[in-house]
Amino acid sequence: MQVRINDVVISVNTGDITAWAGDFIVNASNSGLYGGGGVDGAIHRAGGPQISAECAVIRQKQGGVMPGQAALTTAGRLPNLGIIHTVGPIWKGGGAGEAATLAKCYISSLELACARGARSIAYPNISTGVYGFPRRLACETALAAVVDYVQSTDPGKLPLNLIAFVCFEQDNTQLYEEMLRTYVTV
Ligand code: AR6
Repeated sequence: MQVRINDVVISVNTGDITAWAGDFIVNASNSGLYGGGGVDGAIHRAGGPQISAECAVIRQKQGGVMPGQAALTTAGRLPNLGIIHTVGPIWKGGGAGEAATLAKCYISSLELACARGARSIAYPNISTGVYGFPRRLACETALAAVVDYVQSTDPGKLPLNLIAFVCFEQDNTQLYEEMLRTYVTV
């Protein structure tokens, strides 16, 4: 399913994000950029050791990545232009600014991608696995952040024409579809 906001298509589908062939894949990483489980593990496995090596350089240079921030590596063996490693918040009950931090993940990844002239970017459902963020709130937060970014950026300065949400589990896909229906359908 997809909707169009200004000239940008926002799509949702179910699958393994490492099979997505667009410009930049976003990874749900950790502050040390140590490859872990979940989508992070899948991206490191599919992309190969080049990604970990570049993560180590970032770690040495800047001591890691704060929650809400993002850092770029190449995509190793994957065909994409690069991997954007962002660090989602660990859910602590909602009173620790988790939603604001999650929104920042989506925005800082978009900013990084756009600075590189990205035409397309794909997101997993950041923080909704090991980090325990409630799925409905995560979906609302992700879509609101992305739609706001698209609507508030001068179209002439936005290289993107596709923002994809690649959900691993069907219940997340259903949430995104439900939420996307509140926007204009293509
Ligand atoms: N493609 C797309 N989505 C996936 C894939 C995949 N191949 N595999 C899992 N997901 P998680 P987090 C979904 O736990 O909650 C790691 O160890 C999954 O179903 O990967 O942000 C990192 O190193 C879920 O909806 O990330 C961190 O330490 C979503 O991706 C920590 O986990 C996110 O689940 C980050 O936790």
